[in-house]
Amino acid sequence: MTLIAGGCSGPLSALDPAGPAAASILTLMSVLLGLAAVSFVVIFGIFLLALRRNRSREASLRLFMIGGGLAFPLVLLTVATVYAVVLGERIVGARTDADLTVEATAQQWRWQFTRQTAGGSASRTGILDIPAGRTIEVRVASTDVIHSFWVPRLGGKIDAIPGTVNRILIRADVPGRYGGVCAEFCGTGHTGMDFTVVAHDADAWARIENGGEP
Ligand SMILES: [Cu+2]
Repeated sequence: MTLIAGGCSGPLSALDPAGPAAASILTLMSVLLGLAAVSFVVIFGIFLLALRRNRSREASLRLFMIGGGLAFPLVLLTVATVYAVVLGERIVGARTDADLTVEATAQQWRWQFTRQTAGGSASRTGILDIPAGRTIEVRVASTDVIHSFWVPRLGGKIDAIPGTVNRILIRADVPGRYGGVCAEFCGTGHTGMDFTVVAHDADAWARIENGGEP
């Protein structure tokens, strides 16, 4: 188990969440995987049972078909859908207010991050500075083609679409560096279109807010 878990870490691992949205995504994935496993075992159990049964017992076969083929998936899919919608609301932060807003502008093949400061605005290419432990609204846009903003350890993906601004909430629970990538093929430079989220502790962030270098 330790060996398996060891392969799940790393700067781009969605299996090693470092914030609430990414943690919810992992929970959702685990629950859906669990339901799929239960479904697999039950359906194949019924299948094997049906193979061993006397063929003359049509009625119980029909029960298997209606129960296993209709009722069971209906219940399972309803549970999975309701759960996914409820958790999905939390993942996208539908009812969460952000502490800070930053703009992420995608362009072949780089990310530019801009945030408003007391003295105007601060911009960096390839590095997104955020305070740790706070909720950040990232307003994602593109100047050319469709890209996708993704920081696997902090949250889900959101497309960067020309002419529109999409919103995603991220939050890093502890200070550190988190890898981000463009998750939508956007041309020959796509594979190199990565960036780093640097989550600063309170002291460092206060320094940055006062005009200091990150
Ligand atoms: Cu891209």
